[in-house]
Amino acid sequence: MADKQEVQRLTDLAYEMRKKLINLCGVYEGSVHIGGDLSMTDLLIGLFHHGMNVDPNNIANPKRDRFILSKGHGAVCMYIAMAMRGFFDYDEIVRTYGKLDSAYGMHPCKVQLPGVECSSGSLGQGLAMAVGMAISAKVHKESHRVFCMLGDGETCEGSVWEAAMSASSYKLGNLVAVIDRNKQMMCSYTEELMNMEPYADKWKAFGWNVVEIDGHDMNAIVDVLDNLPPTSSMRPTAIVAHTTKGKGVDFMEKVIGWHAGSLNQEDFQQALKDLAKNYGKEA
Ligand SMILES: Cc1ncc(C[n+]2csc(CCOP(=O)(O)OP(=O)(O)O)c2C)c(N)n1
Repeated sequence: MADKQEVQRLTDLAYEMRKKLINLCGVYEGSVHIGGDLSMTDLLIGLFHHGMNVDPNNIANPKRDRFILSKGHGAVCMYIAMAMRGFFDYDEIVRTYGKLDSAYGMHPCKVQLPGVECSSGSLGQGLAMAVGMAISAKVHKESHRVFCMLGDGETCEGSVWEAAMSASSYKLGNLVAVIDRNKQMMCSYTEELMNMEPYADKWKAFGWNVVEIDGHDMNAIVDVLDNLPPTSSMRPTAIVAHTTKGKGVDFMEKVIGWHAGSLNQEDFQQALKDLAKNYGKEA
């Protein structure tokens, strides 16, 4: 049973993070992948602020858990979750995001931004890299976990399933895939383009331990992260997180056009009002 105070702390952080995302989306002149950022906000707060063993003051600690953002287009969401944990400076993210020579690119680059474990953005590659890292940890008898966040649309890529098959073959109990199952891709709803259901069963068929949760229920997020099987177990875990793209901003929720976009002044104010209403707060 998740601790109530901890769940409340994380819920407050998720509200703060959504406001920070909206703020960035209002300030940045180009397009921000805001829909898929808002769908994984609660999950990233749960991971970086509760579930993962990471330390902004010791980013090279060999015992740290590793995180790979396979849906690399959601980089700014990861930057902000990490900034709120003390890794980066939020104001600097806002000031430089997406600009030439900024460390905070639209897709993450581990060379430019120490603390990020893996460069990504070309979908379908992250899980294979996570498998490699998890094999390495196992071979070297290290006890940390490797977490990998994927988009559900991304799992149309065949390479994801090759990696999934390898993970169970190598019995990678230290590997956790988190799938942001928001049922949307870039230009369509998933089931319109690709028959994904029964989705969780597909991961089961590949030999994974599968847990389905509501990816916006902080209680469920804490619970699943607190109760992961030991790293020495014989099966990788897939957390299929049912989410809503654009979560928290009424006019963005489940709207295809908000895969990516920017906010004019009117939308910006409305987004903050929606968020406040949905969190039961004063705007
Ligand atoms: C290999 C590759 N093909 C296409 C793209 C362009 N692209 C960026 S986001 C996206 C949709 C991804 O959908 P999903 O994984 O469900 O992400 P989410 O809806 O959570 O943002 C696509 C096709 C890409 N980044 N990489």
